[in-house]
Amino acid sequence: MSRYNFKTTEEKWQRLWAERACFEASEQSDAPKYYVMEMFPYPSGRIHMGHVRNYTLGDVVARYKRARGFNVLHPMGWDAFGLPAEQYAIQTGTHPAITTAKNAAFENNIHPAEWTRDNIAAMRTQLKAMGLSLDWSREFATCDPAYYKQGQRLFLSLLDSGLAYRKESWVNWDPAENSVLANEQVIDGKGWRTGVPVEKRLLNQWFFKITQFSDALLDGLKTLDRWPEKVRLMQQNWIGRSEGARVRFELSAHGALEVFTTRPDTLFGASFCAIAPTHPLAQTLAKTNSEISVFIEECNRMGTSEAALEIAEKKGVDTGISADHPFIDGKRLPVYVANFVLMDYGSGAIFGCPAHDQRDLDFARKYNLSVTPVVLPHNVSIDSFEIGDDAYVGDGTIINSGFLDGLGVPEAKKAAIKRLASLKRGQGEISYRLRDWGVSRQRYWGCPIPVIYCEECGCVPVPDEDLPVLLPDDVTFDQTGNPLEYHPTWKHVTCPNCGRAATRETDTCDTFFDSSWYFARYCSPHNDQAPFDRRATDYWMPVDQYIGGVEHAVLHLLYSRFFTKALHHNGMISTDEPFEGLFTQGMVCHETYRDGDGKWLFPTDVIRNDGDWKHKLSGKAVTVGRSEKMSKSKKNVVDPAEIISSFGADTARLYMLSDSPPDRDLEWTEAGIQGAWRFLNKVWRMIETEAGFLSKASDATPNDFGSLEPIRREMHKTIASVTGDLDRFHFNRAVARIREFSNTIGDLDDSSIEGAWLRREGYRTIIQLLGPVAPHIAEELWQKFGHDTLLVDSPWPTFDTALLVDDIVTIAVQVNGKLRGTIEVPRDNDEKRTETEALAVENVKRAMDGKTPRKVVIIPNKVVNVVI
Ligand code: ANZ
Ligand code: ZN
Repeated sequence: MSRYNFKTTEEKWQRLWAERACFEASEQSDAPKYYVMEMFPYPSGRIHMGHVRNYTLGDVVARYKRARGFNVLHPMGWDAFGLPAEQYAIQTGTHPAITTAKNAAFENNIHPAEWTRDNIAAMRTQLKAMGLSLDWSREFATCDPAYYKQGQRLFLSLLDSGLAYRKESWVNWDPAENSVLANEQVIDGKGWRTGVPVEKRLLNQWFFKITQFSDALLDGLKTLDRWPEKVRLMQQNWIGRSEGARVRFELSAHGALEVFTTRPDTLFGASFCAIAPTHPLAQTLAKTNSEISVFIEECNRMGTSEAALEIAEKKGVDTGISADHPFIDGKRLPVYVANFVLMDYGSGAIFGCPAHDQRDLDFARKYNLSVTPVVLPHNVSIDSFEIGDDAYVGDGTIINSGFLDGLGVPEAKKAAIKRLASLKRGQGEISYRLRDWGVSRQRYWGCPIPVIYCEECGCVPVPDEDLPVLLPDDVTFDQTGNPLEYHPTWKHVTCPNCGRAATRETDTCDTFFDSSWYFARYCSPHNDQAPFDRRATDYWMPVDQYIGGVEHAVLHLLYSRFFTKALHHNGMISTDEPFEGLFTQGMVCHETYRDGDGKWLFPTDVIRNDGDWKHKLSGKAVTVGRSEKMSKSKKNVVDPAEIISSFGADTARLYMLSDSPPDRDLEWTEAGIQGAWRFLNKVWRMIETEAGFLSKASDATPNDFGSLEPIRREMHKTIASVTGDLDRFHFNRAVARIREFSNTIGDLDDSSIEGAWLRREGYRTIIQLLGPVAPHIAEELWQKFGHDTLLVDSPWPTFDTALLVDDIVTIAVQVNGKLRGTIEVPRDNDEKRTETEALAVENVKRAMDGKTPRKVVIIPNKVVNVVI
């Protein structure tokens, strides 16, 4: 069996399955439905090992469930909008009007649509080579007009129900790129690509009102018991529900200041108030106060992510305004503009209590503000309690706080809120970290937002009959900024309402928008009338099993949940959670290699020589680094295409499942892939040589297996445990058990009728159990047994529970509770006989020292205890 033969086998089966449209799912079935889906790929052009792992896991589930009698939907598509395509176009310069025939003069200028289409074609071929049991008839790409037309309908439905809205908001503006950057794209205050200082700008942007569902999204987490605990926790933290109070401080000028606090119990320890640099009050003051305006500009140049703020030095400027303490008559607190206060949390303003908040303490020490402890830790005396460099954030008893003195923290919070309310200085409030989702992107390669701006009518939705709003093909990327904005004609339209000249929205949607509903679209992917055919979504949704990377724990998975809830709210689908089960896979890792100059080397560049690693060409020494997630930047990647062409897809799939549990990281090694390959070769040789002969042997089950009975039992046990392992995602264990059993059968050199029967049934079992893992080889061997049906259409093997337990059990024999020996007896043995055997054990006799037992207690099949 050569490597080459695996390949022809694989190609043959891929072709036959495709001809039979083997994996096309239909709603017309009496079988229970099962919807399994992996995260759809970004069409970068080549699959990587992360894809191979993800799609192998999903495919094993799909094939296994199909064999278990489920009506399985297993679709695939392309997350095809996004920056890299546009980036590529920008790098390659101008593109003429898009043409299918590539003009030699413009060979290097690739339009995003073309780039994406080519990449999809290449990756589709690679996925097909993996032998994935996908329903390709449902394939779509999010950049297909047919898909984004429906996306635009959904957008308008959200707009109609008030869940999409437009508002002015602060953005990071890269003046060189002429576009908005996400917080993560601002590094040290500079644009990640241009290195040019980023500015804050107030822009009109589109938002989805995810915050309307804050509580629903939190409550829903409790029902998702087939989600990893860590993902639920991450979402909970992201939503970040905080109970606290809103406090109103009267100011010496400019009215009142509202602050949000989770610690109203510490109000007596307040020594200052602070507002965000983008707070309206700060903006007003900046007009006349240059110190403030300079400080604000400095803040604007700084990274705005929470992480960046966390590590930055706490700084501020005194506004000269003071705030009235709500509980202490005549006490006035200075109001600062401070860099650590965020505009988009709570009310964008705080009161600072340095004794019990670290940031406040750092700030107070810097500006010489007073530090008054108001929470005394339990078991610490007032006289010895002092605040040094660390704020005390724990529990305790309230001190120095007038009417709150002596209360515990939770009681004091309640009492403070009650007093605030009666003084009309505040009230209890729940605040969420979750922000509304800003979906506007000043980009070409995304779903156009389907609205038109008219001087008379304002913002007008594009009428349904005018959808989709198509992206123009003839764009250029030779200027900075959004090509839709400077396209000569595209945005100039007439108002659908009044017919006056009007302009289109030129923002497109964040690509997370496209991936927030694709799972529902798979149910009726070709419906042009509506985003979903209600009957189809009712049948298939929710997804029974979603599989993907944990890096999507928050954004993608939270947005998808929000979308489902929003569409449910709008009456468009029945379910309100998209994914009933979620499995997050580990990463694929590999050792890293560097040459003498510290440059990274590909695994294919190095060779092991007498225990030392050397550069293949130069022969120079290579340093081996630790195993890390495969990444192009460190070159520790192995190309799946190469693995598949030299070892076959089945080997790659088997290896993906073999060594580590699927939720853990997997260490890719050459030895590992070789091992998987050898095992498949062994199975192949073992079964192929005998299949023809055995398939003619008698079907009748022998009455008595004699000494071969344990092997028959092992077969049933293997089926039972592999079944359980697949149900629980213990794929590595399943593979190990299949390997063990194939060793047993491989060693069975017995030409009796029973022996032949066992080999045949054993082989068939191995083939069936391997089916989901190594589908091509399994299918080929299945045919060699003369089956006239395909393995993919065959039911999962069954097992006899009576054969799962062993006939002989080992029983512990104790004398006065001390273990003195063991006996082997038939299961459910007669108690008298067990007792006699137990008492006959040499060691037991010695321990009894000739005495007669007072009592013999027998726990059936487990223990005999002799009491003397
Ligand atoms: C006074 C106080 C005293 C606070 C104390 C904490 C400890 P979580 O728990 O994350 O909800 N805060 C409120 N709005 C803020 C903003 N826009 N930017 C930065 N910080 C803000 O955090 C709530 C606490 O974070 C609030 O409670 C407030 O400080 C601060 F001993 O108020 B606290
Ligand atoms: Zn109009």
